[in-house]
Amino acid sequence: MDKYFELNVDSVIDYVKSKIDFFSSDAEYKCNEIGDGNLNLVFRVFDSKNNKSLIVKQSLPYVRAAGEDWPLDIGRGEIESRILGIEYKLTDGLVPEIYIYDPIMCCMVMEDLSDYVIMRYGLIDGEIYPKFVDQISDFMVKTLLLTSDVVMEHKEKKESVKSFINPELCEITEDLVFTEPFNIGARNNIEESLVEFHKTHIVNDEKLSLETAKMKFDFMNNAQALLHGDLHTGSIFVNKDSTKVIDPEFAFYGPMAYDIGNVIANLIMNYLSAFYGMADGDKKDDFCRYMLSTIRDTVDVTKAKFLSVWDDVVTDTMAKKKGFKEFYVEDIFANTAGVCGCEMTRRTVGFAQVKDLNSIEDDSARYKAKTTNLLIAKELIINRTTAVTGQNYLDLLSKYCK
Ligand code: SR1
Ligand code: MG
Repeated sequence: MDKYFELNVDSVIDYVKSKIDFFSSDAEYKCNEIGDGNLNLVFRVFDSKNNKSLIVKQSLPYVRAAGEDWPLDIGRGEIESRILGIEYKLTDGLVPEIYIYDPIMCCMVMEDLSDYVIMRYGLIDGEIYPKFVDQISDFMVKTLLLTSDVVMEHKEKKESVKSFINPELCEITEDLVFTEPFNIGARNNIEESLVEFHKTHIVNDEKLSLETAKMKFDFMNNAQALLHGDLHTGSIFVNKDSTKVIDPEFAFYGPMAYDIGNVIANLIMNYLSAFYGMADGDKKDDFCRYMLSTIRDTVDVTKAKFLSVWDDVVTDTMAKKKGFKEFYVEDIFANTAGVCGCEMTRRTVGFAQVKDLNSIEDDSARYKAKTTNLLIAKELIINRTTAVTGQNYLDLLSKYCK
């Protein structure tokens, strides 16, 4: 195949046969398109006779969720396959293994994760994941700290920054996360009942706008570490034993807080979904308790690992000076709260929303969940320097969740 074309469930089988020596000659091929994200085609190709499978992910030249009039850089899969290779090594396999990247068809062929589920859907079903906090904190500390200037040789890190310049995908985040939800924007997607609330509490709040502007320019100008760039619970595969992070096509060198804040925001939105959407009873109480401890521990365990791993890995002479590590990590977690608030806001009123909140069937419960989410988000952005421990997040949740 010497020219790009969009694959389908039939052509992808020939594609796989021509590209990779993976299936046996007696394979009985089957294929599903399983992509549920906003951007790509994702095929699961499997051999039902020998029980083997793999994934083919193909970039489309436009935003899938919007159609062909929103064009998008088709080379993003190259960035994604490169960062996955780096993250695979840094984290001992907390991401899927990439078998091939094909720059003509803009396809990645990779390990299938059929014994995992997308974390967002698992949590919506009330499932718990006992190993998640330990594994996601490992993922974040290893991928972020080890790609930063405090650890990497500085010229090598600058070369890496260059090679991960990702302007079109970053522009999506600059617009959809840090700009449009805080304004009256054409691409916002606001429930009728929330229109006034959004205008009064978000758009017209000058303090909030100012603090969000600061967050936006930190995102654009702080090339601190190699980020995943879109680390929400739809980018995380889980089961009871294991966690695998997928989909880092928004990767670039940016503030570490962007990844950490995304994880925490999506956990909080799931908690709000359960708190307002689940039927009262023991199941709801147990699950809400589990989500609160997961939110608290994700903050505290990640921070504790940053502080403890620091001494073993940091190479920069000045970064080793007394007090710098605490200053650096505290700054990450203040900005984490700010990012968390921006992500919570955009997932409530912006272009790309989350099922956790939108699937609450009862109108008044959904309204309560979404307005509570926006009020907590505002506080996280404005008062981010005081939201730096797990308990700080729990205090905010108990203040607003009534
Ligand atoms: C146009 S893309 C919309 C969103 O989907 C991706 O998963 C990112 O979160 C992006 O902001
Ligand atoms: Mg994605």
